[in-house]
Amino acid sequence: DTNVLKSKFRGSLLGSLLGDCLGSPFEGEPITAGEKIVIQRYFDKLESPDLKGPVRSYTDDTAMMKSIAQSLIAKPEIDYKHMAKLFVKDYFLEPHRGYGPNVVDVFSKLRKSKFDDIYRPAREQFNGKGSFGNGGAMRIAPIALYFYNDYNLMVEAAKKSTEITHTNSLGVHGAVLQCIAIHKALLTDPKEEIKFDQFCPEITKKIKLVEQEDDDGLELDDDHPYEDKVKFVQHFLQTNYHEELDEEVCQNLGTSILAYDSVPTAIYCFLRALKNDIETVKTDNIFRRTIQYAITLGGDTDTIACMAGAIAGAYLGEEAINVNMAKQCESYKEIIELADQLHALVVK
Ligand code: R7I
Ligand code: MG
Ligand code: MG
Ligand code: MG
Repeated sequence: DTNVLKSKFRGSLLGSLLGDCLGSPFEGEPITAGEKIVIQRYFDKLESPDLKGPVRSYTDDTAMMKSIAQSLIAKPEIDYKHMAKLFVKDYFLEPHRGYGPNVVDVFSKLRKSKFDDIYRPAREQFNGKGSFGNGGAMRIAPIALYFYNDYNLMVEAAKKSTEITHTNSLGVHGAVLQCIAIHKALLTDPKEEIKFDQFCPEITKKIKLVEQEDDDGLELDDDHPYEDKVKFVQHFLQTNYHEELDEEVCQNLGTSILAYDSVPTAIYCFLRALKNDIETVKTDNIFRRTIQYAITLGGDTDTIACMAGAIAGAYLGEEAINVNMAKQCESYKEIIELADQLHALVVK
């Protein structure tokens, strides 16, 4: 059904935007019980129709996600040099969007070298090892949507778009895992229940294949770090919710700016929200529960909420997202427009 798909496209890009905009004020905050109550009130307020407050700004997560969508729309045959140019153009227009500390060197080098080899600057990061920050994963939603009909092309595009800034296999595979999770959510009928004990093994199998294919000198001794990490996600979901569990999740899955410490966590947030047993997050709305929960874990809140939101939105569709909440976010209309343009391209 093309209308359901259209709603899911909007849901995924809006989910990404809302997680970023609503999560960014809490970046790096400690996760005390008091902070969780503050976050609960903040979300209660965001649902009220007569909210006049300032528009919530997006950060680098959305700036780069928009560039990927815009590039796919302008160059349907996919042109990574064009994509790289949009990343760089946006960065120099608005450098204060909270970009990662090291990725900005890639932008400068790309500009200086006139994009002669768009992958060289990223390869030179971290003494030639490449970055494994979560910057590839945070912006991946448009790739999952645009290539939803061709899984292999999707995985390839997830890698190639990420490698413009992140070439370390941990950075690349984190983006692929996030893309696979969005894709799986997108293809699931929102009326059909997602069961974590099916979802996890399925994405585990898929990311394991990608990790095996690309096996090279990985950063860790472990050859299949994401495969193992998703197994950990499933383990935590098998445990009933209690507040101390959050601390274990933060320690074992992570909440940092690194892909390895945040992508599996975002997937966990989505699947935990579906279980509807989180005592510290009081709402009947699954979308809200997903991003609010992600934020209560602290750390890289904009990005983890953005990634969790993109998965939840891809599953539930636009209808699941509170309009008053969406209206608080910078560029939400533009994001809907981008989702519709991507949708028009894929149904053509
Ligand atoms: O990954 P990246 O684009 O940053 C995205 C994050 C998101 O949370 C955004 O919301 C924004 O806040 O930033 O940017 P990078 O600069 O490539 O990576 C981010 C950070 O990860 C780096 O500044 C490093 O601290 C760390 N990092 C590494 N540290 C050691 N060795 C990434 N790769 C390495 C590495 O190889
Ligand atoms: Mg950010
Ligand atoms: Mg190896
Ligand atoms: Mg972040």
